[in-house]
Amino acid sequence: MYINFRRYYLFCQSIDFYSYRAKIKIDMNKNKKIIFSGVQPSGNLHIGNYLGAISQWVKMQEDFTCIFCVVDYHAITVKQDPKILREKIIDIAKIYIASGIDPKKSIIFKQSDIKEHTELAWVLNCTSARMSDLNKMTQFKDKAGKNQENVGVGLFDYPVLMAADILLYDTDIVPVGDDQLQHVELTRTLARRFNDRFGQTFKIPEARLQKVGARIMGLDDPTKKMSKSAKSELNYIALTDDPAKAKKKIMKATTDSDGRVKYDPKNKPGISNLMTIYSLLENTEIGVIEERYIGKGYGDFKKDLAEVVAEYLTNFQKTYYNITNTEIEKILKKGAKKLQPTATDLMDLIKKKIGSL
Ligand code: ATP
Ligand code: LTN
Repeated sequence: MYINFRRYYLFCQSIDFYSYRAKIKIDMNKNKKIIFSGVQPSGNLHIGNYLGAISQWVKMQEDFTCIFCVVDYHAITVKQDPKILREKIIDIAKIYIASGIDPKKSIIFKQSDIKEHTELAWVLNCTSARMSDLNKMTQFKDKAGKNQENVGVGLFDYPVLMAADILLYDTDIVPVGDDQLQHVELTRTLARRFNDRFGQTFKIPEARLQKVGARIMGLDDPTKKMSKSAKSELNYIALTDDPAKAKKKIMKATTDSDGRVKYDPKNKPGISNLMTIYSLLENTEIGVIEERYIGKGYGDFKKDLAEVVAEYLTNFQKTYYNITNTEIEKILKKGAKKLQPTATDLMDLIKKKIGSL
């Protein structure tokens, strides 16, 4: 049955039917496009991650075949405590579900459960990725800082593993925050290079950004993105923050001294960022918010936003704290089982193309 499928695939490939491969294996609905995205199990997930990436995934579940990964091998590009990493893997999957990812509709799995991710990354390293590509990656420069000579090779090579994640499942769309655009662009380059050399193999994926919220800024420094590895806890609202603590963080958020609640990201980045958060969590247009606060100051605005954030967190945490670790373990295993045949199939094809099989 499997051999027959591969023959059929090789035949289809020549008439540009290759993208049905993953769909046939993963989901019988051949008309749905494939979505792939992931988050690292490190640090505390914050409302930037939710508003920039995960909330987009939730909306996509109805119309696409969605695959959401907990990218634990990406997390180990920087030092991790094994005990904490183990807990964080479960935690991220809980966060996916509490944010609205439905395991009955979407596939949720752990990256290291499918060995083909690292296997494909190695093949891409050797056949498609160049030092000059990776030297351009701004995230590496940000993360390595002045210490570039002494950081692990994995941190440098991280975007190639991300490309493997995406390409392994014939992904059509990659919903991410804007800091990941450069990595998706690289994925497209690597896929094209491999296809040019070995013949049509990979589908060329596209990134998808939120129209609003693709870059939520830090509360303590609205000129830089909100980040879970920020030095100060005042930078972000973690999804697991106690709502009372989150309220205090909003009240302390950096704003300018002008005092008008006006959306102007260039000149008023602090208040504009808070208005974006308000607008997305309350599903209200920025213009409506501006009108609502004419003649009022930042204090009134921040108090209201603090309530909106606290209400979101309270609802989120009700689900989050009710999911058990055993449930999550089952969901992750089931997800990997569902994806494994597609991953094996593509890797076999790649090995054949490069001469390993
Ligand atoms: P770090 O800053 O420590 O690298 P992170 O907060 O960027 O971590 P990731 O796991 O790298 O978290 O990102 C998960 C997803 O959330 C990605 O799609 C990323 O683009 C998105 N994302 C991260 N930070 C933001 C942000 N401030 N605004 C919007 N989207 C974001
Ligand atoms: N690099 C991403 C996480 C990530 C990812 C992926 C996102 C790893 N593999 C595949 C989308 C698709 C990050 O740091 N946010």
